[in-house]
Amino acid sequence: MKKGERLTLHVTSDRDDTLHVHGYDRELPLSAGTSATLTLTADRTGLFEVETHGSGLVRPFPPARAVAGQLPLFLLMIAYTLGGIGLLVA
Ligand SMILES: [Cu+2]
Repeated sequence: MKKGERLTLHVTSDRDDTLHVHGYDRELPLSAGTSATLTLTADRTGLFEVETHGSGLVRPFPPARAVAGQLPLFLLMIAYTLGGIGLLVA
């Protein structure tokens, strides 16, 4: 997604839990079986982990697509890192 865009997460958990968006340090309490929504503005660049603190696991992609689905973000992260290093040495 592009910097400045709004991101909305709709999350339903099968147990009481807490969703945590790292990097933005936003938490969303989850009640079992009830949909919860978290909205934020993507004003930071990078790759940020989203996890539940009870189970420690959120799969943004089905297991079969876990690697291929994250590849574009991984490449973007590498590009940002190299760009940052490039700015430092330029
Ligand atoms: Cu966390």
